[in-house]
Amino acid sequence: MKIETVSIIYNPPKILLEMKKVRFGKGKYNGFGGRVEEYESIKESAIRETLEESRMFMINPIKKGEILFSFQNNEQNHQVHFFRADKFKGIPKETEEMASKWFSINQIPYDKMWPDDKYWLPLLLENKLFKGNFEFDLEGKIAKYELKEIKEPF
Ligand code: 6OG
Repeated sequence: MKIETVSIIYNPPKILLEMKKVRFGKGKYNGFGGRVEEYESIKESAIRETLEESRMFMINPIKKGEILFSFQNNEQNHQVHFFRADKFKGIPKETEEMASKWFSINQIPYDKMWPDDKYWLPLLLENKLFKGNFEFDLEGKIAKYELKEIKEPF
């Protein structure tokens, strides 16, 4: 199973999202992230990926959620760990892989994001903790999902 991260940088009232230009999720806005490597912790991976993708350094990102994604087209399952950083250093920089953009939280481009984002992102922005699973059908739509708020920190 692939273990991945997604990090949201939050500078109220705006969040920073990236438009991926390559690979999985191309053409969609998302937080920063990628695959967790063997030599690093999940949080280290979130910081590294965000730095590589945007040149933004997250200061003390907090894990807010965990979701297991499965796909009816036999694509490998992904376990994604979601982080939020309210403190950071840097100025977003466009790279070969992606372009970053600040969005006001009442103008989040959900129509250009993964269909699961409209479920978990509001929870993350309200500082809630969540756990869940989503199954995607052959057309890339959500076949079924379960998402619950949890009380115990990760
Ligand atoms: P690379 O494998 O290209 O990075 N990711 C998802 N993010 C959301 N919001 N929903 C999903 O539902 C996702 N599946 C994967 C994890 C892939 C990036 O995309 C995220 C990684 O940050 C299906 O390096």
